[in-house]
Amino acid sequence: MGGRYTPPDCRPRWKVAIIIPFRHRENHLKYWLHYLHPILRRQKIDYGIYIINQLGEDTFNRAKLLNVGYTEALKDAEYDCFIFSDVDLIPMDDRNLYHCYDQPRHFAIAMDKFGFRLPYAGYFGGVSGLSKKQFLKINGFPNEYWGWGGEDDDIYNRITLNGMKVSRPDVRIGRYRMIKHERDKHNEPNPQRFNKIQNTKNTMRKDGISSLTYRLVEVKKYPLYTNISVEIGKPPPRPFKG
Ligand SMILES: [Mn+2]
Repeated sequence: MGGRYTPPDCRPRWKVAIIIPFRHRENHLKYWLHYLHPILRRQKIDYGIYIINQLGEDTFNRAKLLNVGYTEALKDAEYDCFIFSDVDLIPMDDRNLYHCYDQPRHFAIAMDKFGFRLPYAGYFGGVSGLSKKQFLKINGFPNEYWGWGGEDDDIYNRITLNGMKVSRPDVRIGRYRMIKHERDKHNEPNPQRFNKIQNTKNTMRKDGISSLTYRLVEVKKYPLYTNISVEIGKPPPRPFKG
């Protein structure tokens, strides 16, 4: 219930919360659940699935939803590992183990849409995982990236600026299929992203899990996942430049 599973025949090292930022992707979620539950059970992961649903039609904010997922999952159980996954990414190899590592992990390193290669050296998008300790060390994720893009690069910057290094699976193991889709409404590319990722060093201490605010509207446990619906606000008005 609630998408929780514990293997009956071993004691896993990690207790893993899988956090999925979400809005209007019900069809993708069905596929994701269909594929991932069997994989995670074969991997003998002790896990729970949390869908973080952004209510309303204001601009989407992936990283803020991930911060919400971290906070809400910890109200449910004592997780020590957090995996952040887009709803449309399906791993192709069981050996890509969904738990945490001694450094922050990037799982989705070879996606079909990028020709099964890493698109650039500092790419940290799609599916990533941090232990609770690693997550707190970087003050969580930025809350101020509204719309598509940049938040994953900011997270990568936070990791390296705090003296950690991204760990990755072998390129033959980190393969993924992305379910094909059109670009979402109200998630247009964020034109501020190029400037913002230059400033992670100055922003990361004040913007993060330490400054997170949101309104929790509903928590509902379904057999295959827990749905958490939240209001997270909208981007601040841009100052008028006359
Ligand atoms: Mn996608």
